[in-house]
Amino acid sequence: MSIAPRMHPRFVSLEGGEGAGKTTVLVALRSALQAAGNEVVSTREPGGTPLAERIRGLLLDQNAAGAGETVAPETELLLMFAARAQHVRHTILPALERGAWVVCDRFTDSSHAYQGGGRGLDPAFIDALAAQVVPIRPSLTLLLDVGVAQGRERARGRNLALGGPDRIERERDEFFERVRATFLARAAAEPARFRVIDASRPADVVAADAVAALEAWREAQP
Ligand code: T5A
Repeated sequence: MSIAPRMHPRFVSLEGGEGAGKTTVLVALRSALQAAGNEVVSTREPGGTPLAERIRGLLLDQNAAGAGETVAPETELLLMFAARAQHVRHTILPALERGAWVVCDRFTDSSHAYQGGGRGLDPAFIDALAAQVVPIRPSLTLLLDVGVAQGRERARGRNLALGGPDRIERERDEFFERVRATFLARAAAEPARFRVIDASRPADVVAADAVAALEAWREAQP
């Protein structure tokens, strides 16, 4: 039997396309929550445990498959969920159970945006996997929205220092337009969970807006 993942009140996710600035915002959110006296676990997907980080390495390696072999969309999705299953059980749930906040750079919405919107996999298949594999979901998701060209330009600048784009970053602009449209559609469909933040602005402005959105959301909780 599959059960819809339940929302957890101290579980917050950050979403967005390439170069949206999630890493920068995550630091600001963590600082704000810590300043209020909370333990905070900041983590990322794919990744967040030693095994999940190894799966991340496979997923992002442009040479993950052999010559003449491509990574099938279904393989990509299942590896994302394999990493997520480890991450939820070994990092996220233990942190929530001991009373910490968890701020996660990407979660299941990224699978919908990239493997659903980007690769064309059926959203019902992704929901069914989530129902079987992931018992929780965030109660607040901050979507950092930036145009594809601007985001890719930022990611390119960062990659110059890091050794080039990863396998997914090598996709064409059309792929990332579908990713962006899927994120925005999900935000529109679930306005109680999502806050969309204009991430085209300077990093300090975006971070301040994200922290304000988190604080406003916390104050509105019963
Ligand atoms: N993925 C992930 C899936 O396909 N399915 C899934 O289910 C999941 C979970 C790895 C990849 O995996 C895919 C999506 C990804 O392709 P990732 O580690 O989050 O996911 O990798 P990226 O999204 O590629 O992470 P980026 O680093 O590109 O994005 P960030 O974290 O949003 O951006 P950040 O903060 O590193 O910033 C990038 C650069 O821009 C600058 C920063 O200084 C940095 O140099 N910057 C700004 N510059 C100007 N103005 C601003 N407001 C700026 N904000 C940041």
